Amino acid sequence: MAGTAKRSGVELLKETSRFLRGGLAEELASGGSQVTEDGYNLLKFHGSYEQFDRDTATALKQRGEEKEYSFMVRVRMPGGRLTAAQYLALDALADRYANGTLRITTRQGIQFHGVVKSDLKPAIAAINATLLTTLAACGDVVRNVMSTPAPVRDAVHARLEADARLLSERLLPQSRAYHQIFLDEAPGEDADAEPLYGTTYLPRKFKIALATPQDNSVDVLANDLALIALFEGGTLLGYNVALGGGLGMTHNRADTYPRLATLVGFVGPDDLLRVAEAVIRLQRDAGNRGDRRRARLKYVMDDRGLAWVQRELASYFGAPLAPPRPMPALQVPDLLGWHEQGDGRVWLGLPVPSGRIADADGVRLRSALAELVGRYGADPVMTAQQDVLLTNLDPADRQPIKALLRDHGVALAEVLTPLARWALACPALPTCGLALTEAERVRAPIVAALETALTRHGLAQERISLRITGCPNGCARSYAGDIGLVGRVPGAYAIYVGGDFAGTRLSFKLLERVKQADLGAVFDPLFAAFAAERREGEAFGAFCDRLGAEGLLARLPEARSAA
Ligand code: SRM
Ligand code: SF4
Repeated sequence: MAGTAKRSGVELLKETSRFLRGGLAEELASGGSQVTEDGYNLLKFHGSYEQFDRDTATALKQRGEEKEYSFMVRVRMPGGRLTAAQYLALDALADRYANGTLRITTRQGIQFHGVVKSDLKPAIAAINATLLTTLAACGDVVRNVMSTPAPVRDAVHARLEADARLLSERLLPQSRAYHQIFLDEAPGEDADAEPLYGTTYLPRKFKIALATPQDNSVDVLANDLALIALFEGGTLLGYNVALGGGLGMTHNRADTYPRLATLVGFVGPDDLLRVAEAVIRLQRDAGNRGDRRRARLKYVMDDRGLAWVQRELASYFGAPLAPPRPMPALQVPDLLGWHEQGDGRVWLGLPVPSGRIADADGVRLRSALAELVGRYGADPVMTAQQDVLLTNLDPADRQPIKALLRDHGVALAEVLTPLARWALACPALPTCGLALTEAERVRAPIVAALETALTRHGLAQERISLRITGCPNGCARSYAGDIGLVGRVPGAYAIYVGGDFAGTRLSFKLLERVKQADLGAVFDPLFAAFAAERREGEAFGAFCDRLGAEGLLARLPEARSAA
């Protein structure tokens, strides 16, 4: 079990890093475009990944030249909330230090790509100057805490936002390493810096999200710790607690798999932080520190069993958790378009394809957003769908806002099909070192191919979630929607279907390897069967779940050989 396995190299690094310091300060001060392997692994805890441009790497290698190294920097923002001033400051940094784009992540964060090594420290310092941080945006710690993004001005939403902030702040690493390395705080050592995490932090990343049954737009069950708030008349009764969600898997390793969190209990409103700390301690002590591919809480859940986990959790928490309370089925509301906030103001949910805020291909989205945020003081909220909600708008400004967006070539949600509205894609190539295929850069043609097939069968307005990832890690939660396309080998995807829109049922693999160019042709007969055979009100994912792989393949005879 966890304690007896040989520990991985990253474990030894963490332990000897003097609470995340290692030689990072010296490495950043030295020249060159890269950091060492130890520097690479420690840098994650500070919110950055070293990457290289995979588009140019082969040609450069052939010429005997160095790859184009740069860094991804991830900003942590609980519940995706930013003030208008913070957004404008980040927007300015995209030009000063990065590749001129900002990217909304599937966990409501913002990433910069293309930061060169010599700019890393000033870029991170500049982010901190906006009262945001990159600390623990990556690494074996609690990541950005997600929460329902809807900017509804009522007690329910205010409480969720406050609780997401509370968890995010209280579960940050306590070491001063980050402040000393990036913010010029006077150097010094922490004697015992991490009362919660300890010297080796967690075995792996740890994800927390808060949702309500009425708004699961964060895919709460994909998290290690899923907290589902139950309210009565605006008063928080408490949280149903579910453990062990996580979607990453490794091809050809059957002992790795996506998993949705399992309900384990219920806690009152004042026990939120205490239960989160108890779960973190449990995973800290029981998680696998020998094999990083099996180190998430989900494997503790399955290896040890629910009864063991509940007993253990009770001892960390100080008492057994109350049984989970009955709750309505989880739902995902549509937050795009215009909505009343409840305080006389409105928000506008704007689709951002793959979350990439850029001025490109005749669409000046980045300029439009900066102008809207600046002119109308709209505090933006990032969603787990990689979209942005512009909040606190005056209803009287709708027309000029629409005109501004039109002038910048930005499409409003209302002109998109539901498929385009709900499609997610991870960054994949050229920045992600783990990508096997394209994702973000082929989102548009894939959406178009599937839209054509849907239209042919009268399904253009059908609400279907499509999630594309360049590898099996599932960063766009490809196993938790109606359709998942998972990069398998260059140019080809495994097709997953049968999940549900609300994120409560995982999908299954239908086909192992389908070329991108063939996706439309493969989905066409599936959509035809769905249109002809669906039951009243049945969604595409539910239809696929009902028929199962065999039933679907029977409607797709030529695809059998590929399965
Ligand atoms: Fe992710 C690794 C991007 C959400 C599961 N993820 C990566 C890295 C850092 C690649 C790497 O390790 O070298 C990617 C950087 C690419 C780039 O160029 O920017 C990356 N993940 C992303 C983002 C940006 C995708 C996006 O389209 O927005 C998301 C950043 C969220 C954030 O703000 O923190 C992102 N990643 C997710 C999610 C979705 C979620 O959490 O809701 C998952 C699935 C849930 C889960 O954690 O299981 C996810 N990412 C992974 C994994 C698989 C982990 C596992 O347990 O096996 C990896 C690989 C790893 O950790 O070894 C990974
Ligand atoms: Fe990279 Fe794979 Fe995550 Fe996509 S799913 S960002 S390819 S790790």
